[in-house]
Amino acid sequence: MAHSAHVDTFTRDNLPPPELQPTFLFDLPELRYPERLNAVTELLDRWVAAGRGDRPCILSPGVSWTYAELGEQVNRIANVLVGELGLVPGGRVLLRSANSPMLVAAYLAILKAGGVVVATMPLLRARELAYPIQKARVSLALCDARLTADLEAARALSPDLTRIVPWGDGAPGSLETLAAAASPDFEAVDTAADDVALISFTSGTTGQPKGTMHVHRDLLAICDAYGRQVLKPREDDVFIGSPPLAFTFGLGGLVLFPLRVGAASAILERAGPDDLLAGVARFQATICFTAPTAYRAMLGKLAGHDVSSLRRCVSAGEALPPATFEAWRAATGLALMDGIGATEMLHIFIAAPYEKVRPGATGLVVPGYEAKVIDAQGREVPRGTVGRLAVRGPTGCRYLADERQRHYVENGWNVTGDAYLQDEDGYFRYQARSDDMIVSAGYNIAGPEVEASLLAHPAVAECGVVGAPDDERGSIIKAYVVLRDPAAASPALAQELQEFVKADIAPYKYPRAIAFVAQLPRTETGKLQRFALRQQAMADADPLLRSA
Ligand code: 3UK
Repeated sequence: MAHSAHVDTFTRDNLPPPELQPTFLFDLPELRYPERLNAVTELLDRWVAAGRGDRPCILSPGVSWTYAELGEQVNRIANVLVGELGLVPGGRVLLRSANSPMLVAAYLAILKAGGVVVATMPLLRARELAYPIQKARVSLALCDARLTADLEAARALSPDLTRIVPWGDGAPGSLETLAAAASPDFEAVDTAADDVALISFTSGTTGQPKGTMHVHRDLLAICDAYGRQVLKPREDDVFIGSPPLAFTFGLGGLVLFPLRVGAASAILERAGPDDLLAGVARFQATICFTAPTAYRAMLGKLAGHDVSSLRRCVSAGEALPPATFEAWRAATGLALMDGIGATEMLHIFIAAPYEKVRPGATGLVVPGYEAKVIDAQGREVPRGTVGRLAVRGPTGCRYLADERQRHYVENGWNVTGDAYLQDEDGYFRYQARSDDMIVSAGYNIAGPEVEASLLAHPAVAECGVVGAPDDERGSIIKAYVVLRDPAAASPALAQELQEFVKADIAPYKYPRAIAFVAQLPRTETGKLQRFALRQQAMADADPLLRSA
C-alpha cells in the first residue's frame, strides 16, 4: 500500500476491517492505476497540460467555463481551503448547494487539496444535516449563501462544525471573494490512489444514513468501467441531467464522466422536467442522466421542445418499466439506457451498451465487474431463478464505522438488497427490492412488475404497488395510481385497470385494491418511497385510522 497523504487519518482509521471489505477487482488493463493518484490531476489538469484548456467544460445559464477556467477556479478555491481555512489532507469538508458551477469547482478543489468531500442534498434540514456532520466529524462547510440557515441551525446541534463559508452573495468573507484574492496556481496534493476522497451518505428509509467511503481511484474506475465500456462518451458530447451531485449518480453523470473524456457538462440548478427539456435545447445536450419518473414526466411535455441533439439517455435509481422505454423510443427514437447503480458501489455496475439494450432488462454486467444471483446461503442459483444480486469489481462498499458493513458485504461480494434473475443470455432482470416482495395468498409478487403493467395503460401517469394487510390473504396487492387526468377517477376505471393487468400478467398478480391519488411519495433521488406507501396501506386498512 502506498503511503497515505492524509495528515488527518480519520477516514482511514474508520474503514471497515480488511476481512469485512469487499474483494476489489482490477483485471481490466484500464483499471490498473498508479499507487499515487489525485483524481483531479487526471480529470482536469491533464487537459490543460495537453493544450486543450480552451475547450468548453462547464456550461450553465449564468456561466460558461473552459477547462482552463475551471482549473483556475479550482486552484483558487484550493488555496483558500489550505490557506485561510486550514484544511489539511484527510480533513472533511461539507458541501451544501443545488447543482451549480461553483459546486463543481468547490468539489474538485477539496479533492485536489487532499480533502474529503461530504456533499449533502440541498433539501436536507438542520436535523438531517447534523447527523453526517457528527458521523464524518466535519469541521468546515462551504454553502450556497441562500441555504445557510439550516446549516447554521445544524451547527447548534453538532459543535464539530466550526466554520461555514458561504458563496454567491459577494460578501467580504464569501468564498468567491476569498478565491478572487487567492493564487490561480495550486499543486495537487499527492494522494495515494486509495486515500478516501468522498463520503456519500445513503438515504435509507429505516435507520440512520450510512456513510459510504470512496477513494481517489474509484472516481476514475467508474469512468473507465461503466463510462468507457458501456456509455462510451466522446469529447464533443454535452452532458446534462437532474441528479444532485450529492447523489453519486449525478456526480458520475455530470462531472466525472464528462471530464474523463474532455467533454462538456451543462449544470442546471433547477432540473425539473421543464427545466431539463429547456436545458437540452439550450445547450444542445447529447447525453442525459435522470430517473425513470423524470423520463415519464418529460414525455408529456416533449411538444415544443427540441431534444434532437440527444444521442444517449441514461436511466437509473429505480427500475425502468418497459412502457416508459417504449414511449420514450416512440417519441424520440432513442432507446433508454437502464443501469443499476448504488451509493455503496459509487455508480452503475449492470447496464448494456446502446446496441445491446433490451427493454425490460437492466442489462449485462459492466466489464470490470462480476455479478451473480445467489440464494439465502450465498450459492449461485441457476439462470432464470430469482435470488439476491451480488456484485464485485473495482469499487465497493466501505461504510464509515458502521456495523451494517456485515450485511452489505458477504464473502467479499456486495449484496445490494435487490431481487434479480439472470436470463439465458446473461441479462439481469430486476424483480424488486428483496424485502419488498409481496406475499399474497401464498404467492410471491414483485410490486414493480404490477407497476410496469399498470404504466402501460394510457390513463396511468405514475403508480406504486405494495402489499396491504388483509385478514384472509395475509396481504393483498394494492395500487396507488396517479392518473394523467385526475378527473377520470371512477370505480369503472379502477375495474378497467384491474382487467388490464389480468390480461397482461398472471391474473393472481392483479391489484385487488386501487386508490387514486394526486401524487406519490418520492425521495430526492427519484425513488418511490414504498415504506411510506405501505404505511399508507396499513392506515387505509385500519377502520380506526381511516379518514374521509
Ligand atoms: C435501486 C435500481 C432497478 C436498487 C444509484 C446509479 O440509485 C442509486 O443509488 P442508491 O444508493 O440506490 C441503490 C438501489 O436503487 N436501483 C438503482 N438503479 C436501479 N433498481 N433498476 C435500476 N436501474 O434497489 C439499488 O440497490 O440511491 C444509481 C448510479 C449511482 C447511484 N448511487
